[in-house]
Amino acid sequence: MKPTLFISDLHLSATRPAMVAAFGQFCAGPARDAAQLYVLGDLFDTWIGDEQLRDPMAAGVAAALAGVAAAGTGVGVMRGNRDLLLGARFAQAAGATLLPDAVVADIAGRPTLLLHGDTLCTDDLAYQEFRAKVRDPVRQRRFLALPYLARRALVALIRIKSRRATARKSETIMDVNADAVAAAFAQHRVDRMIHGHTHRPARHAVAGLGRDAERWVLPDWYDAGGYLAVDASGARMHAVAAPASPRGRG
Ligand code: LP5
Ligand code: MN
Repeated sequence: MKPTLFISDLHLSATRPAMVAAFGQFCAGPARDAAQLYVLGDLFDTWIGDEQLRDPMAAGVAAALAGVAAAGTGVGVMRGNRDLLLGARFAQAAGATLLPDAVVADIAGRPTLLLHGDTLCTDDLAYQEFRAKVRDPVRQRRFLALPYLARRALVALIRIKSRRATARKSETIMDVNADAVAAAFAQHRVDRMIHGHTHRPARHAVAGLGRDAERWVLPDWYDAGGYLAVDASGARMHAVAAPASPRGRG
């Protein structure tokens, strides 16, 4: 049985070419031997609209995913908080299906809740307020109507403000809220959840839902990357190393 693979929080950017290369290798290798690949948000460091496909790095990433799809692996892409504006043109270029914010999928015979993870961080009130604003379709249309360079400048400004805000927030506030996690399990009637966003990779055993109930948190792709592989025998995390370069790691 071919496994289903999960990745998130790659934050791919031309400023970190080693991880873009690592993603290319992942797409040329393990992703092609999978039944399905799920990208659970923040594939890109930022996404300011599908015109970003004019950027060679972005076009290369879309082409790498299209190669995975052409090899017979289904590709599903969820939007994260960095790339919430991924749209139909990107999906078409990547041979991917854009997924809604919460998906319950049958993964190796077990209903599993898939999320980016930001909606579980309910203690981060400033973020949730910000999220509600940028998820507003009217605001998004207005933003997407701006010239490309103006959008880029605006997002650079938001990134500066976000960096300042997160530097002041405690680690606890930026982690998932236990009640929000319990509510998500109950609402979707599942005993397995997979998400990213917090960049704190782990398997959490979940009390009260049966022996195997679990919540997997996916790793980011900064110094190294990783993916979760799930098949009938269970779930296992795999590391992805940045490819060695003669001039050191970029
Ligand atoms: O990404 P990360 O992990 O560093 O931080 C996130 C939260 N921050 C964000 C913002 C993103 O970094 C950048 C967003 C890119 C959006 C591109 C499209 C824009 C579309 C607009 C359509 C209308 O998501 C951070 C969380 C953290 O995760 C942990 O969960 O804490 O949240 C914040 O930092 C939000 C701040 O607390 C409050 C908002 C500051 C921004 C204010 C915007 C002002 C705009 C000025 C424009 C003139
Ligand atoms: Mn995120």
